[in-house]
Amino acid sequence: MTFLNKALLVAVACALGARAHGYVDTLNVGGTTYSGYLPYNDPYMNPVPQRIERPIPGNGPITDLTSLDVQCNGSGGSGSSPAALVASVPAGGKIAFHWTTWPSSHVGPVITYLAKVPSGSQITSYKPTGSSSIWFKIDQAGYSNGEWAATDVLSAQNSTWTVTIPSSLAPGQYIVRHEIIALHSAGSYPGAQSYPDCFQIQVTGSGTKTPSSNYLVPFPGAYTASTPGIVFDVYNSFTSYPIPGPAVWNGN
Ligand SMILES: *[C@@H]1O[C@H](CO)[C@@H](O)[C@H](O)[C@H]1NC(C)=O
Ligand SMILES: *[C@@H]1O[C@H](CO)[C@@H](O)[C@H](O)[C@H]1NC(C)=O
Ligand SMILES: [Cu+2]
Repeated sequence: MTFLNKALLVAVACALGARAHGYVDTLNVGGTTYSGYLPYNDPYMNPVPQRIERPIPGNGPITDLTSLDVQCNGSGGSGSSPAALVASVPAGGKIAFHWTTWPSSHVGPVITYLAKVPSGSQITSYKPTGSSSIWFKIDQAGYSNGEWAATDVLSAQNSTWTVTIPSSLAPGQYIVRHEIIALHSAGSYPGAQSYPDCFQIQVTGSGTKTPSSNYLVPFPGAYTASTPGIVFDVYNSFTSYPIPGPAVWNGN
């Protein structure tokens, strides 16, 4: 099969398979297991369950990287809506995200950001604006040793991606933005598919650090059509992949 045919097949399969994408259905925060927001169950329950995850409308991607939805929400342009609950985790602790079955065609990077809730705001009501440069990267993986993070590596890890909260991080309320960018249609813009899920955490401990402004980006804005790694042809030969967004904050 030619590369072009393969790309076409994937595009068609994706358009038809409304449920063939994914989201985080469970996660472990500092040793405690939580359900994610379940877009095909939660809205239909009475009472609607309270979650640490901000609601998502479904399992579909964001391809308009100028939309507020690229923050946390799947569609509609309304941006991130707060959740009722907050999970506690010490600086230096771990969060393990478990994804629903992820299509093997959806190669790409796995990236995790944090955003500190500004003093005077509460995470259960705070909605970042599109121009808020508050997001910083704490973890990323793309393509290495011939393996893609979102497919080869994630599936070898029981669909689970684990990140560590920097041990120097100052206590406070943070939004966690955990994301896969699927690149199977990323040969031109729009094409790359962002699948962000956002969770509310309270970081505890005696850390004192937060990143300087050169690590902080807004969503939307962090990714554009000209950001390296947003337009990328996975069907042609390559040896490396530039992961979009700022450098990972190393905790200093
Ligand atoms: C997300 O997008 C949906 C669909 O457009 C919209 O109805 C909703 O208000 C947005 N926010 C949440 C929290 O789902
Ligand atoms: C895989 O992850 C699921 C969901 O977190 C968990 O229930 C299951 O025990 C895990 N399986 C293994 C082999 O770790
Ligand atoms: Cu898809």
